[in-house]
Amino acid sequence: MTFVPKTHPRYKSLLNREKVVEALDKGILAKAGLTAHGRGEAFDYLIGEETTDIALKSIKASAAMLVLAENPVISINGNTIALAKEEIVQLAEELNGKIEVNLFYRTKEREENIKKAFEEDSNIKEKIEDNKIKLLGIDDADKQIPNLDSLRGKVSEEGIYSSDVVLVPLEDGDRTEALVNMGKKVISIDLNPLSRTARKSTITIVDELTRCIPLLTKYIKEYKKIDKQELRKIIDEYDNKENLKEMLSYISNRLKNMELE
Ligand code: PTJ
Repeated sequence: MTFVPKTHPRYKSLLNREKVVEALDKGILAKAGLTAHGRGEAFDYLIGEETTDIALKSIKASAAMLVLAENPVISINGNTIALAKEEIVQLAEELNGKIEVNLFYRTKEREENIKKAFEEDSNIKEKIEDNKIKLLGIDDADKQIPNLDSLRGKVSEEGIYSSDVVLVPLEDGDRTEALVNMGKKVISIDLNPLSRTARKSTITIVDELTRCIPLLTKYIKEYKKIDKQELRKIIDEYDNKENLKEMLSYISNRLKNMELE
């Protein structure tokens, strides 16, 4: 990885870029993952590169939904692994440990490279061996999401197929819609509030992946200690369309009031 000085004003952003490039070199990231990352960066600029209170509302509602879920699954793709492998493992440990690899550009080679990326981390390997973490969707993706023709349609019975809540960072709209049509609740993480994914999801977190996953984990830990009735209230009071509208007004007001030095 190229050296990025910590003092650089855009340190975090440059580090994330390095991570996606490295994942491409290791055959984990799809080539198209680079352009998807760039689109994310552009939207993050518009948001101000921080977790807004609007996104925090979505994070809290998602935490409540994941705590109440009976069979939650975290779906991961190349970009998610590139940027937040350890953070995803920490999040899964607070839930039932289920992480499912689900790729749009699915190849045997990428599946193998992804498996290797998890297993070459001795900490994660130990967690897999101790059954604290289950890496699904590689050898067991033999179920099909109805009405979804892309390779994202191949899922694990133990994972996404039988889940009630699916967390999908960096998603494509087609699968979100197909999952919702299967009766599942879909929580997506997408910096683009205009995307089909954002509009079709049960809850959309318009925030950057590496900023919001640790926050999600933090609230899940907190919410596990509180009354279920309270959690249902948090979910009932959440409105995804309203949240997206708020996010669009936030961006537009931010741009209107922006002063360039
Ligand atoms: O690994 P694969 O084969 O499953 O392929 C993954 C990609 C990302 C290529 C595939 O899912 C894809 O084409 O996605 P899209 O349709 O480009 O959507 C990705 C969305 O994620 C875009 O709306 C971006 O704004 C958003 N995004 C990119 N980087 C981040 C992000 N959202 C949150 N955090 C990010 N770091």
